[in-house]
Amino acid sequence: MRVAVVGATGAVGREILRVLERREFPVGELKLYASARSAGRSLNFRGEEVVVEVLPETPLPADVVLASAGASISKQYASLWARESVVIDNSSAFRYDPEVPLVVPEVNPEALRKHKNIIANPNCTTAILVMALFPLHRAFRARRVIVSTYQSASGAGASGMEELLEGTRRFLEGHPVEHKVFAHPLPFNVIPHIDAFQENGYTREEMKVLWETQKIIGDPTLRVSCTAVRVPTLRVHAEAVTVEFERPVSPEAAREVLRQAPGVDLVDDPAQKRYPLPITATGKFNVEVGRIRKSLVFDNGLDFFVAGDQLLKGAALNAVQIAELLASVPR
Ligand code: A2P
Ligand code: 11C
Repeated sequence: MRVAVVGATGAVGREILRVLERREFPVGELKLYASARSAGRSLNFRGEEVVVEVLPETPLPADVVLASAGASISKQYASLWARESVVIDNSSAFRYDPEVPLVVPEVNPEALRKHKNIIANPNCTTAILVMALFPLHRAFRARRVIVSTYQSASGAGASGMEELLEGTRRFLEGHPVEHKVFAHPLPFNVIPHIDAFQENGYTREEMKVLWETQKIIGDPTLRVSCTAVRVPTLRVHAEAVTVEFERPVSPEAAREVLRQAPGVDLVDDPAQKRYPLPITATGKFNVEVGRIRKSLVFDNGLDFFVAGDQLLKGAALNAVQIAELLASVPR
């Protein structure tokens, strides 16, 4: 297949190249695009240097376009690319369009049957949440979900990672910490503010978790409330989740369901200090789930903790999995 990666130099774009390699995606020709800032750069793919080109204002010579250059670039160009290619868009530009499937392959692959050459990849926090929530929902029918997130700097892209590293260095050297990407200095801090505040007091990141979970799981009656918090980790979003189910549930029954769930690693042995962690989930395709316990608030309720590499399952891996499905299923 002819593959184009738009935003190839970014935090997600670079991961897309590694995922295409790791999963041996059948890449025939590869085109890499970024902004004029990257003109002249090249990136390694399967041992060869591929030159990064400035994004042209034309359709792209590709069967699949994997886009991760942000919502404004996708809004501007995706319809143009979709004339010649299937576009898998990592931004929020089209996720809420009823004609655009929003897909997590382990959850709603059937949504790919009908599309108009644009497919949306979910918000990273949501993708990681539904990996654990959906198998439990199928077994016990979730009714109410409360999520608190611990989101890493790389959710804000390569510049977010740089700001955390540079800020930490400056902090340790006793200098004032500057910040531009995050609302406050992130080193040695946590910030309950990701994306813009909405009229209802929630941030857009928090509302995305509601909107996208309902669309992916296909249940507009599921109630979801989120508090999204930035923490000073480099990679992996972790989430503390409370779910009220319609049917009776026990931690052991939930563990049994999650043991069988594709893309999930059950890491739940507190006596051995084994539970989901950003450090162990980094670079991993699967999402870790653990700390499963009976809720003290809801009768049919569970509390659990999730950690997933948001550059992978939350972005690059999910996009490549969608491309794999498209390649394997004729329309
Ligand atoms: P560049 O590296 O040239 O700025 P991240 O999410 O890590 O910040 O990455 C964003 C990606 O989107 C980068 O590859 C960036 O390229 C790319 N990008 C940003 N603006 C544009 C643009 N106007 N045209 C094409 N690519 C862009
Ligand atoms: C963050 N989750 O951690 C955001 C980034 O909707 O694709 C992803 C934004 C999105 O900052």
